[in-house]
Amino acid sequence: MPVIKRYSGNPILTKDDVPYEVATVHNAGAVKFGDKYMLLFRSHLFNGRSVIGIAESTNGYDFKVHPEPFMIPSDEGEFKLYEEYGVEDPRITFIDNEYLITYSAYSRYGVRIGLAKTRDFKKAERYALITEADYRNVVIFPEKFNGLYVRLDRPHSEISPWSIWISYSPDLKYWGESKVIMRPMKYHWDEMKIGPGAPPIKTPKGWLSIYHGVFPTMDGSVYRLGAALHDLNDPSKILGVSDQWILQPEEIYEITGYVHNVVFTCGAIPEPDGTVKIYWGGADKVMCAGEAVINDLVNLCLNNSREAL
Ligand code: BMA
Repeated sequence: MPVIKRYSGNPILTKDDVPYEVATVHNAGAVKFGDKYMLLFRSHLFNGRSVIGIAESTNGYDFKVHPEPFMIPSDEGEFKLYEEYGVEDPRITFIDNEYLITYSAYSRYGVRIGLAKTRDFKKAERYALITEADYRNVVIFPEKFNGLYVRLDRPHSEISPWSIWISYSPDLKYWGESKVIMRPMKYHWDEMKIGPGAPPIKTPKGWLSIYHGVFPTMDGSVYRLGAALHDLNDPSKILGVSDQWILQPEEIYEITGYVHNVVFTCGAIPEPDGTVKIYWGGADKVMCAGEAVINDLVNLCLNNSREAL
Protein backbone atom coordinates (compact mmCIF):
# COMPACT_ATOMS: atom_id res chain seq x y z
CA MET A 1 0.00 0.00 0.00
CA PRO A 2 1.46 3.39 -0.94
CA VAL A 3 1.88 5.58 2.12
CA ILE A 4 0.39 8.58 0.31
CA LYS A 5 -2.98 8.02 -1.32
CA ARG A 6 -3.40 10.22 -4.38
CA TYR A 7 -6.67 12.12 -4.65
CA SER A 8 -8.78 10.56 -7.39
CA GLY A 9 -9.52 13.96 -8.95
CA ASN A 10 -5.85 14.84 -9.56
CA PRO A 11 -4.61 17.16 -10.87
CA ILE A 12 -6.53 19.54 -8.60
CA LEU A 13 -5.41 22.68 -10.44
CA THR A 14 -4.11 23.34 -13.92
CA LYS A 15 -3.42 26.46 -15.94
CA ASP A 16 -6.96 26.25 -17.33
CA ASP A 17 -8.32 27.02 -13.84
CA VAL A 18 -6.44 30.32 -13.72
CA PRO A 19 -8.32 33.40 -14.94
CA TYR A 20 -5.13 35.11 -16.18
CA GLU A 21 -2.63 33.75 -18.71
CA VAL A 22 -0.11 31.31 -17.25
CA ALA A 23 1.79 28.30 -18.54
CA THR A 24 1.86 26.25 -15.30
CA VAL A 25 0.35 25.92 -11.80
CA HIS A 26 2.74 24.22 -9.40
CA ASN A 27 4.67 24.11 -6.12
CA ALA A 28 1.98 25.59 -3.87
CA GLY A 29 2.28 26.45 -0.21
CA ALA A 30 -0.81 25.35 1.74
CA VAL A 31 -2.46 26.36 4.99
CA LYS A 32 -5.81 26.45 6.79
CA PHE A 33 -7.28 29.94 7.09
CA GLY A 34 -10.38 29.77 9.31
CA ASP A 35 -12.49 27.06 7.71
CA LYS A 36 -10.86 27.50 4.30
CA TYR A 37 -7.91 25.76 2.68
CA MET A 38 -5.61 28.22 0.96
CA LEU A 39 -3.02 27.52 -1.71
CA LEU A 40 -0.40 29.99 -2.82
CA PHE A 41 0.86 28.52 -6.08
CA ARG A 42 3.59 29.30 -8.51
CA SER A 43 2.92 29.93 -12.19
CA HIS A 44 5.31 30.48 -15.05
CA LEU A 45 4.22 33.35 -17.24
CA PHE A 46 4.83 33.08 -20.97
CA ASN A 47 8.19 34.79 -20.53
CA GLY A 48 9.40 31.98 -18.25
CA ARG A 49 9.34 34.07 -15.09
CA SER A 50 7.16 33.17 -12.14
CA VAL A 51 4.39 34.83 -10.13
CA ILE A 52 2.41 33.54 -7.14
CA GLY A 53 -1.33 32.99 -7.44
CA ILE A 54 -3.90 32.23 -4.77
CA ALA A 55 -6.72 29.69 -4.60
CA GLU A 56 -9.19 28.69 -1.90
CA SER A 57 -11.32 25.69 -1.09
CA THR A 58 -13.73 24.43 1.54
CA ASN A 59 -12.75 20.75 1.26
CA GLY A 60 -9.04 20.88 0.45
CA TYR A 61 -9.48 19.46 -3.06
CA ASP A 62 -11.81 21.70 -5.08
CA PHE A 63 -10.01 25.01 -5.40
CA LYS A 64 -11.11 28.28 -6.93
CA VAL A 65 -8.41 30.61 -8.15
CA HIS A 66 -8.69 34.34 -7.42
CA PRO A 67 -8.85 36.64 -10.46
CA GLU A 68 -5.49 38.30 -9.75
CA PRO A 69 -2.08 36.93 -8.70
CA PHE A 70 -1.25 37.26 -4.98
CA MET A 71 2.39 38.26 -5.45
CA ILE A 72 4.21 39.51 -8.52
CA PRO A 73 7.82 40.75 -8.57
CA SER A 74 8.02 43.85 -6.40
CA ASP A 75 8.60 47.27 -7.88
CA GLU A 76 9.74 48.76 -4.59
CA GLY A 77 13.08 49.19 -2.84
CA GLU A 78 15.53 46.33 -2.50
CA PHE A 79 12.83 43.75 -3.26
CA LYS A 80 12.62 45.15 -6.78
CA LEU A 81 16.32 44.49 -7.33
CA TYR A 82 16.18 40.90 -6.12
CA GLU A 83 12.83 39.83 -7.61
CA GLU A 84 13.60 40.91 -11.16
CA TYR A 85 13.35 37.36 -12.54
CA GLY A 86 10.34 36.32 -10.49
CA VAL A 87 8.94 34.96 -7.24
CA GLU A 88 8.70 31.19 -6.74
CA ASP A 89 7.84 28.24 -4.50
CA PRO A 90 6.04 29.85 -1.52
CA ARG A 91 5.77 28.15 1.88
CA ILE A 92 3.29 29.32 4.53
CA THR A 93 3.58 29.15 8.32
CA PHE A 94 1.00 30.37 10.83
CA ILE A 95 2.64 31.81 13.95
CA ASP A 96 1.97 34.83 16.25
CA ASN A 97 -1.46 35.25 14.65
CA GLU A 98 -0.09 35.93 11.21
CA TYR A 99 0.86 33.93 8.15
CA LEU A 100 4.50 34.03 7.12
CA ILE A 101 5.26 33.41 3.47
CA THR A 102 8.77 32.44 2.47
CA TYR A 103 9.45 32.49 -1.25
CA SER A 104 12.36 32.35 -3.68
CA ALA A 105 13.31 35.73 -5.11
CA TYR A 106 15.18 35.35 -8.39
CA SER A 107 17.37 38.00 -9.99
CA ARG A 108 20.58 38.44 -11.91
CA TYR A 109 22.33 38.16 -8.53
CA GLY A 110 21.07 34.64 -7.80
CA VAL A 111 18.27 33.29 -5.68
CA ARG A 112 17.48 34.62 -2.22
CA ILE A 113 14.58 34.02 0.11
CA GLY A 114 12.02 36.72 0.79
CA LEU A 115 9.69 36.78 3.77
CA ALA A 116 6.25 38.34 3.42
CA LYS A 117 3.40 38.38 5.91
CA THR A 118 -0.36 38.39 5.66
CA ARG A 119 -3.28 38.20 8.05
CA ASP A 120 -6.11 38.18 5.53
CA PHE A 121 -4.76 36.63 2.31
CA LYS A 122 -5.76 39.82 0.53
CA LYS A 123 -2.42 41.51 0.67
CA ALA A 124 1.14 40.29 1.22
CA GLU A 125 3.42 42.69 3.07
CA ARG A 126 7.06 42.13 2.30
CA TYR A 127 9.10 42.07 5.49
CA ALA A 128 12.71 41.21 4.68
CA LEU A 129 15.06 39.30 2.43
CA ILE A 130 16.26 36.72 4.89
CA THR A 131 19.14 35.04 3.05
CA GLU A 132 21.86 36.05 0.69
CA ALA A 133 22.33 34.13 -2.58
CA ASP A 134 22.10 31.18 -3.18
CA TYR A 135 19.47 29.66 -0.98
CA ARG A 136 16.18 27.92 -1.64
CA ASN A 137 13.48 26.01 0.23
CA VAL A 138 13.14 27.96 3.48
CA VAL A 139 10.46 26.59 5.83
CA ILE A 140 9.71 28.17 9.22
CA PHE A 141 8.51 26.10 12.18
CA PRO A 142 5.05 27.13 13.46
CA GLU A 143 6.38 27.48 17.04
CA LYS A 144 9.30 29.28 18.67
CA PHE A 145 12.02 27.39 20.53
CA ASN A 146 13.60 29.14 23.57
CA GLY A 147 12.16 32.42 22.29
CA LEU A 148 13.64 32.04 18.79
CA TYR A 149 12.09 31.43 15.39
CA VAL A 150 13.57 28.41 13.66
CA ARG A 151 13.89 27.67 9.98
CA LEU A 152 15.21 24.90 7.75
CA ASP A 153 16.83 25.83 4.47
CA ARG A 154 19.06 24.59 1.68
CA PRO A 155 22.09 26.63 0.66
CA HIS A 156 23.76 25.75 -2.62
CA SER A 157 27.28 24.39 -2.51
CA GLU A 158 29.59 22.89 -5.08
CA ILE A 159 31.73 21.26 -2.41
CA SER A 160 29.24 19.33 -0.35
CA PRO A 161 26.02 17.77 -1.68
CA TRP A 162 23.17 20.21 -1.19
CA SER A 163 21.94 19.57 2.35
CA ILE A 164 19.37 20.75 4.89
CA TRP A 165 20.51 23.37 7.41
CA ILE A 166 18.86 24.94 10.45
CA SER A 167 19.04 28.60 11.60
CA TYR A 168 17.53 30.69 14.41
CA SER A 169 16.24 34.24 14.66
CA PRO A 170 14.92 36.54 17.39
CA ASP A 171 12.94 38.71 14.96
CA LEU A 172 12.55 36.82 11.62
CA LYS A 173 15.07 39.20 10.07
CA TYR A 174 18.48 38.31 11.49
CA TRP A 175 19.30 34.60 11.34
CA GLY A 176 22.23 32.70 12.80
CA GLU A 177 23.57 29.75 14.78
CA SER A 178 23.34 27.88 11.47
CA LYS A 179 24.33 24.27 11.18
CA VAL A 180 23.89 21.39 8.78
CA ILE A 181 21.53 18.70 10.07
CA MET A 182 20.82 16.39 7.15
CA ARG A 183 22.69 15.34 4.02
CA PRO A 184 21.82 13.41 0.89
CA MET A 185 22.92 9.79 1.12
CA LYS A 186 25.32 8.21 -1.35
CA TYR A 187 23.71 5.84 -3.84
CA HIS A 188 20.29 6.39 -2.41
CA TRP A 189 17.15 7.89 -3.97
CA ASP A 190 18.10 11.34 -2.60
CA GLU A 191 21.83 11.19 -3.34
CA MET A 192 22.12 14.31 -5.51
CA LYS A 193 20.44 16.93 -3.33
CA ILE A 194 17.75 17.38 -0.73
CA GLY A 195 15.70 20.37 0.39
CA PRO A 196 12.95 21.15 2.89
CA GLY A 197 9.45 20.82 1.41
CA ALA A 198 6.45 21.52 3.64
CA PRO A 199 6.83 23.48 6.90
CA PRO A 200 7.20 20.87 9.69
CA ILE A 201 4.12 19.39 11.34
CA LYS A 202 3.93 18.76 15.09
CA THR A 203 3.21 15.17 16.12
CA PRO A 204 3.41 13.57 19.59
CA LYS A 205 6.70 11.89 18.61
CA GLY A 206 8.44 14.79 16.90
CA TRP A 207 8.25 17.36 14.12
CA LEU A 208 7.47 15.69 10.82
CA SER A 209 9.28 17.23 7.88
CA ILE A 210 8.39 16.27 4.32
CA TYR A 211 11.35 17.04 2.07
CA HIS A 212 12.35 16.48 -1.52
CA GLY A 213 15.27 14.43 -2.72
CA VAL A 214 16.78 14.19 -6.17
CA PHE A 215 18.45 11.31 -7.97
CA PRO A 216 20.45 11.84 -11.18
CA THR A 217 19.77 9.47 -14.06
CA MET A 218 20.84 9.25 -17.72
CA ASP A 219 17.44 10.79 -18.46
CA GLY A 220 17.80 13.74 -16.09
CA SER A 221 16.92 14.20 -12.44
CA VAL A 222 14.04 12.51 -10.61
CA TYR A 223 12.41 14.49 -7.79
CA ARG A 224 10.78 12.43 -5.04
CA LEU A 225 9.46 13.15 -1.53
CA GLY A 226 10.81 11.77 1.74
CA ALA A 227 10.11 12.20 5.46
CA ALA A 228 12.23 13.04 8.49
CA LEU A 229 11.37 13.43 12.17
CA HIS A 230 12.92 16.17 14.31
CA ASP A 231 13.05 16.25 18.12
CA LEU A 232 10.11 18.12 19.66
CA ASN A 233 12.25 20.37 21.87
CA ASP A 234 15.41 20.55 19.79
CA PRO A 235 14.54 20.58 16.07
CA SER A 236 18.22 20.45 15.10
CA LYS A 237 18.21 16.87 16.35
CA ILE A 238 16.90 14.39 13.80
CA LEU A 239 15.27 11.33 15.34
CA GLY A 240 14.95 9.41 12.08
CA VAL A 241 14.81 9.72 8.29
CA SER A 242 12.69 7.32 6.29
CA ASP A 243 15.01 5.13 4.23
CA GLN A 244 12.39 4.89 1.50
CA TRP A 245 10.73 7.70 -0.40
CA ILE A 246 7.10 8.43 0.36
CA LEU A 247 6.11 9.64 -3.11
CA GLN A 248 7.64 9.39 -6.56
CA PRO A 249 6.50 10.48 -10.04
CA GLU A 250 4.15 7.78 -11.28
CA GLU A 251 1.09 9.37 -12.82
CA ILE A 252 1.22 10.80 -16.31
CA TYR A 253 0.93 14.38 -14.97
CA GLU A 254 4.02 13.78 -12.80
CA ILE A 255 6.06 12.02 -15.45
CA THR A 256 5.55 14.54 -18.23
CA GLY A 257 4.86 18.25 -18.15
CA TYR A 258 7.13 21.26 -18.00
CA VAL A 259 9.98 19.35 -16.30
CA HIS A 260 9.51 15.59 -16.40
CA ASN A 261 9.66 13.24 -13.40
CA VAL A 262 8.99 15.76 -10.67
CA VAL A 263 6.92 15.68 -7.51
CA PHE A 264 7.75 18.74 -5.41
CA THR A 265 5.96 19.85 -2.25
CA CYS A 266 5.77 23.24 -0.56
CA GLY A 267 2.86 22.51 1.78
CA ALA A 268 0.91 19.95 3.79
CA ILE A 269 -2.08 20.44 6.08
CA PRO A 270 -2.58 18.22 9.15
CA GLU A 271 -6.19 17.33 9.95
CA PRO A 272 -7.75 16.67 13.37
CA ASP A 273 -8.38 13.01 12.44
CA GLY A 274 -4.66 12.19 12.27
CA THR A 275 -4.33 12.44 8.50
CA VAL A 276 -2.43 15.00 6.50
CA LYS A 277 -3.26 16.47 3.13
CA ILE A 278 -0.11 16.80 1.07
CA TYR A 279 0.07 19.10 -1.95
CA TRP A 280 2.67 18.77 -4.68
CA GLY A 281 3.51 20.10 -8.08
CA GLY A 282 3.40 17.46 -10.83
CA ALA A 283 6.16 17.84 -13.44
CA ASP A 284 6.32 21.59 -12.65
CA LYS A 285 3.03 22.01 -14.49
CA VAL A 286 -0.01 21.07 -12.37
CA MET A 287 -1.04 20.85 -8.71
CA CYS A 288 -1.81 17.50 -7.11
CA ALA A 289 -3.03 16.41 -3.69
CA GLY A 290 -3.01 13.26 -1.61
CA GLU A 291 -3.56 12.05 1.89
CA ALA A 292 -1.48 10.07 4.38
CA VAL A 293 -1.89 8.92 7.96
CA ILE A 294 0.54 11.02 9.99
CA ASN A 295 1.48 8.07 12.19
CA ASP A 296 2.46 5.99 9.13
CA LEU A 297 4.93 8.69 8.09
CA VAL A 298 6.30 8.99 11.63
CA ASN A 299 6.75 5.21 11.84
CA LEU A 300 8.64 5.14 8.54
CA CYS A 301 11.07 7.66 10.02
CA LEU A 302 11.51 5.78 13.29
CA ASN A 303 11.40 2.13 12.23
CA ASN A 304 13.45 2.12 9.07
CA SER A 305 15.76 5.07 9.40
CA ARG A 306 18.81 5.94 7.40
CA GLU A 307 21.58 8.16 8.79
CA ALA A 308 20.86 11.90 8.76
CA LEU A 309 24.46 13.08 8.35
C1 BMA B 1 14.04 22.89 -8.32
C2 BMA B 1 13.19 24.13 -8.21
C3 BMA B 1 11.73 23.74 -8.12
C4 BMA B 1 11.35 22.80 -9.24
C5 BMA B 1 12.34 21.64 -9.30
C6 BMA B 1 12.09 20.69 -10.45
O1 BMA B 1 15.40 23.21 -8.43
O2 BMA B 1 13.40 24.97 -9.32
O3 BMA B 1 10.97 24.90 -8.19
O4 BMA B 1 10.08 22.29 -9.01
O5 BMA B 1 13.66 22.14 -9.42
O6 BMA B 1 12.22 21.33 -11.69
